[in-house]
Amino acid sequence: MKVYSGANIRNVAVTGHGSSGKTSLVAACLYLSGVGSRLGRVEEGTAVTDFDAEEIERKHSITAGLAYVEWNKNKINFLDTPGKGVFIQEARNGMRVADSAMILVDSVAGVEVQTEKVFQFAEEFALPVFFLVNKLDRENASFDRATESLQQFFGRTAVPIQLPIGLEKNFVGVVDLILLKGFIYEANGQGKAAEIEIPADLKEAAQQGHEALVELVAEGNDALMEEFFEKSTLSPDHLLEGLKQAVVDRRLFPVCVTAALANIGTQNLLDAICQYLPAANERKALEASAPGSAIPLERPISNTEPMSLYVFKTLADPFAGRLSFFKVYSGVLKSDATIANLTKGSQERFAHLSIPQGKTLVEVPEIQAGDIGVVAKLKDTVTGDTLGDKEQAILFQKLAFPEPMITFAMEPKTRGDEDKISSALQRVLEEDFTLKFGRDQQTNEMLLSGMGQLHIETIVARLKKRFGVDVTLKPPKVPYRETVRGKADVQGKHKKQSGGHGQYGDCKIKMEPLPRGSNFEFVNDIFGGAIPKNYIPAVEKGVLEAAVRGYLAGCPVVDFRVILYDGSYHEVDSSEMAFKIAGSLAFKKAMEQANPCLLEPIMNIEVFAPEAYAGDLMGDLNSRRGRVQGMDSKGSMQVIKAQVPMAEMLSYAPTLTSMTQGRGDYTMEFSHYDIVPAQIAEKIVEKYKAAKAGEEEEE
Ligand SMILES: Nc1nc2c(ncn2[C@@H]2O[C@H](COP(=O)(O)OP(=O)(O)OP(=O)(O)O)[C@@H](O)[C@H]2O)c(=O)[nH]1
Ligand SMILES: [Mg+2]
Repeated sequence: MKVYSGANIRNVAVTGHGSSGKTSLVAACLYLSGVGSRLGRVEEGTAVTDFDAEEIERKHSITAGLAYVEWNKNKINFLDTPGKGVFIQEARNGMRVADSAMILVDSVAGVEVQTEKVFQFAEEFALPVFFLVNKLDRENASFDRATESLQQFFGRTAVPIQLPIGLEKNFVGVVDLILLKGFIYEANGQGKAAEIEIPADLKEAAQQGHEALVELVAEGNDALMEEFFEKSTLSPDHLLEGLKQAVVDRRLFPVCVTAALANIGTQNLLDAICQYLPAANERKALEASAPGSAIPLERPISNTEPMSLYVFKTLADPFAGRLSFFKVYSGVLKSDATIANLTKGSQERFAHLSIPQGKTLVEVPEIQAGDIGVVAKLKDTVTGDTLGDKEQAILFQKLAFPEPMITFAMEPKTRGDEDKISSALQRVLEEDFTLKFGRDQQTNEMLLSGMGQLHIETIVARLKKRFGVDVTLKPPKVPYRETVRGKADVQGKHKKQSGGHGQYGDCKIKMEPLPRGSNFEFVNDIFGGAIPKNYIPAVEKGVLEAAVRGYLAGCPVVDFRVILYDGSYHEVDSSEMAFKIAGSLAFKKAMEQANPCLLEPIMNIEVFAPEAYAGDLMGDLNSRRGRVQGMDSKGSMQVIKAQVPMAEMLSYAPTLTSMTQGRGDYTMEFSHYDIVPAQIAEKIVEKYKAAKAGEEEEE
């Protein structure tokens, strides 16, 4: 294995809607470049980047898989990301450390929900983009329709740089619109192509496509525009350079053609990646700052800069232990080096420094700036940490992930499972930043929150397969909250002074509502020592602990302010504990007065479906207490935007599938908390009270 420098590295995120062929495409590129003796297939569980047991069984990607090819003296690192909605943040995380993104679309379906989503991520990280119209060998494949749909969604800057030769089972090759040459692929799936003349029936379309491309390249560049006006074309060199610049500047998004499964179009694609997508050292590093400072700090991606690397992914391998995947942003990392973890303040040794090829770790002597590596058994490094030169420390910004969408209670099946669960959970949580674990304040049940039912089910299967822990999932829970709408002014007094050492705490508080999202504020307004200073935090603690336990239905109380303004104490009998109890008594009284209510999470949802279903879908959303906010037609698809309470969306996926005969899809994001309508709130409170009464009876 050669060592590559940043100028010869391309870090390409392979992204797109679920099942668009990303994993198959990476397999095809690997096979063409000479990796492996067979073309890996998702259906057979042999694709290099879907190696996790759960990925093989379910036949779709779950986490970003890494693999590389050596092509034209370059190393292309592929980050094969998942396209299913519940795993899409994993794609975002991978895209962040990439230098460009390929966005695949299915030649039959065109743009789908997650296509838009990953395009937004590419925008977020300013990534140059290639669109790939894949599966051109499929029945009903249409390059024109797919391109039209790309242009409808992303503008005419989504411009073909290739045309397919033939379609469906006659798809055999590619016309390169830059060089105006044809390439015909061997039918054996090896991905090799021979140059041919452009077929007669494509000559005119190729010429038109070439001219359209030349014009678009010239458009954003004064010097090229002049050349174009003078000669009505560009010299081949200027076209190549101009196109690369336009791609790097995100002015143009080239559209390429492939059939991953038949390994057609791959050779042209790898050439195009090397030619038009930016090298690792042509990009900026992640946002960073010096430790303890908020001032942004930029360091070029270069071997001669001080060492810095960012850990973007962790894998809990049952055999190799914890694997840390990282990108070296500056300096040269040598195998066996000891490097400081600047986030944690510890030291880590990089023994057996490697680069990932699917599940295989290929040992290398060093990794240069811009390349991606992997190392096993770092002691306390986790995803999001920066390691590097201590004398010239920088910290890369961690990526923030959205809040989980859905919460399940779970229960270990046996005592043995209970013993193993916490260490297994810890490792699963280390891998997956969209997963959260907690306990129900009331019932002490274990709660697992994630991006959707499929996400949680996958984690449960992983717990079993990888760590031998068996759990049962209970129906999903909605994270209701409580708050107050009015004000209160109350006294909380805890006094026990019969026999022995007494207890005395007394506080007077005011309570008032705060705007949504502000959580909790405590104001100390005590003057003249009515309560000694050292007991004031105890009052706050008492209030907070009671707030977490809830008042109406056992849900945490949020968005309120408590002002402690008076009280009294006893020289001997007062204690922190007594004031804590006083605080919680005051809190309960205040809730009684302050017109409490339940809050529920409201989600922003976007439903994609063929136009014919739009009416039914809107009716259904209305019946789910949804507020439709807009409708957009894009191509033959309708996009409905709405806000719907989470409680009404828990079972949406199967409904949508049956209403649209499998042709609809949706995305969902947390928007805000809103007051639960009185009738519904009443039922929730009743249910809670009944459950609580049942528990007390049991005790
Ligand atoms: N006909 C045809 N089928 C393809 C092609 N590429 C992929 N497939 C099939 O489409 C299905 C999905 O392919 P994958 O490569 O797993 O797709 P993906 O984009 O990685 O999917 P996710 O990981 O779920 O996001 C598999 O059954 C593939 O065999 C193609 O070019 N032509
Ligand atoms: Mg995949």
